[in-house]
Amino acid sequence: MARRGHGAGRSFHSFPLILAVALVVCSAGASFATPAAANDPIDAGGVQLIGPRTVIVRDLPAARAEGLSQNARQRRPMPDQAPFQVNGDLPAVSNASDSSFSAQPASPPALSGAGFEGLDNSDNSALVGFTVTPPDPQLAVGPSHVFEMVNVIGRIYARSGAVLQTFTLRSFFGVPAGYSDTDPKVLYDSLSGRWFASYVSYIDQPGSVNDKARLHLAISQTSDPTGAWNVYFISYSQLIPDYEAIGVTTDKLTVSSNVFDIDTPNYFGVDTQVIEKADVIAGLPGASVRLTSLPRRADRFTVRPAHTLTSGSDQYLTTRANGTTLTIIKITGTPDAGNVVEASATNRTMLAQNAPPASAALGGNIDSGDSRLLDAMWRDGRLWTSASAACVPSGDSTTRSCGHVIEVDTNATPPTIAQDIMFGASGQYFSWPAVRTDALAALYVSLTHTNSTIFAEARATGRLATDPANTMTGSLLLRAGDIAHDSSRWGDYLGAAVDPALPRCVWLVGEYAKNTAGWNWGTFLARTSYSSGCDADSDGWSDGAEATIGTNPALACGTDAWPADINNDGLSDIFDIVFLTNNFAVSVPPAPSRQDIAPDPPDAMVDIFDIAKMASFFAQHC
Ligand SMILES: [Ca+2]
Ligand SMILES: [Ca+2]
Ligand SMILES: [Ca+2]
Ligand SMILES: [Ca+2]
Repeated sequence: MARRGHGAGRSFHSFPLILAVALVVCSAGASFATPAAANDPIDAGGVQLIGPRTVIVRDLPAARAEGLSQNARQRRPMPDQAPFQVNGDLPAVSNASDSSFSAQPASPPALSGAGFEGLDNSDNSALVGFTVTPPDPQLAVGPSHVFEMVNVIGRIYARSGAVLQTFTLRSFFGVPAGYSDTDPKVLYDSLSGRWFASYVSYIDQPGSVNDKARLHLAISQTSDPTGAWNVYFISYSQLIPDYEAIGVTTDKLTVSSNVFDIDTPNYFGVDTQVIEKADVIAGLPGASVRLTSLPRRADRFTVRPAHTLTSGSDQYLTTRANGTTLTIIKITGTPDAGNVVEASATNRTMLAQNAPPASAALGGNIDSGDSRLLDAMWRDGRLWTSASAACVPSGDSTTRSCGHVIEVDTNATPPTIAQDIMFGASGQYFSWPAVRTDALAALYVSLTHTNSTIFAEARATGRLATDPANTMTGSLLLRAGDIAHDSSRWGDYLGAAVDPALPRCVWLVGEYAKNTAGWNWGTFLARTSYSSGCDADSDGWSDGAEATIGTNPALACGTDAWPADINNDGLSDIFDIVFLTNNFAVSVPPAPSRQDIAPDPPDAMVDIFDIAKMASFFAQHC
């Protein structure tokens, strides 16, 4: 979100930047008098994608920086001229009686494996030559890869956590020389087997004219993110599409952003572009990609498109209309059919959603964010959205930061709020929640936790679909903080991703205070599940399946470690398959559980599913 910061207290700036800021300040007042005229080509009816460039990730140049500077980004403030702010903030104490704070028999998900360290600010300094805050952690998980992005760099891991490649997002998205870059988003779309990513770049020229920005969109050509991507952008003049977010449905790619003047805090509204998904997957020339640009909405701020996890063509989006009103937007149609429309926008009363106080932490407060919504996802008629919020937890008398998590039933017409949860605890601060539900409709939340006696740490919480409504208690430590955090920024969002190979497993990325070059932040990646649905040793079987089969869920190699290797010779081949064919169509027992290796979890029968699963590892070593 936002840019190299004038006004970001503890950062230091290059002299030309200070000069540019001074010029901006001198010219403010005139620079936004004619926003429509300044807004080219968006308001000229000519919104289109430019590109694509084909980018082969494994061929991206190795980056190695020389020198080091620091770069604290300024959060573009919530605009004060629009309805969402007028009548917006209400006393946080209005949540004090919320029953969701009461202890209930809910619990956080369990960790699978130990998790692993993600990108941190020292990686920024090594690759780009400066450190940046906040980190904006994101992650996406595909069949064989994990893709993490932080503010200006990206990394692709094997599922084991082994680092395959680290690169600058500037090189990946093709940011022009001289532009600043910010706000990465990445997701893996299991509906299409493709990865989608977005990014924003801009250049603030001296004076108030000739500023440019780009909204970058990247779509992988296969399910392998180290291979080829189609990389496009939408061009903006004088304006920046700030704090963008993407959502996908079966047939659409939707990107929504807050449009600000590049020079000033002036706000013009939310832009939402709806793109024919098949066109960008196919890599059609930008001018041929069918795209519908919905009318700019100055009465809205920070609209979050949902990541659609199960088949569906309706694109749901969420936004905070005011301090107690959630707006649920539904976009239908396709650009191809020429019938994209905002079919409905439903206002529903929610628990007070106001900006939280800073989170107290050992060695200094951290930024809990503001009142905007952060994340949204949809699965099987259920829409979830999340935000940091002011709250007074049960048993507390002080306003803290909480994780506000809302479930909407989109099968109802119009949609209704099914659950409205303010996750907090006395004396504690929680912030920056990111949300996903697994295939069993269990909820997983990545968030930041602090109190006055600990360094900022990464935690998870969540709930089972069968837990009592509006309950969510307890949290799981992902990574404790190491040191006092020393920047004025945290977040601006976190990430969560459902494992497409193991859909009862959700991967989380969290931020924690880590001793790094520049501002002290690091990220941590972890697998979590309510049903032993993750594959901690990355051998192709979930922890729960291995427990049933009788193999070691923590080891991929060794005696009775890998389900695909029944005779324990380190190789999966015909000798292993013969065990299965000898017990074909036999129930378990009498057939040994060691041979019941599919599906996941196993079905107490040795049959073609088991043979097919083993055959998928044929001739592989553990
Ligand atoms: Ca396993
Ligand atoms: Ca194993
Ligand atoms: Ca074998
Ligand atoms: Ca079986």
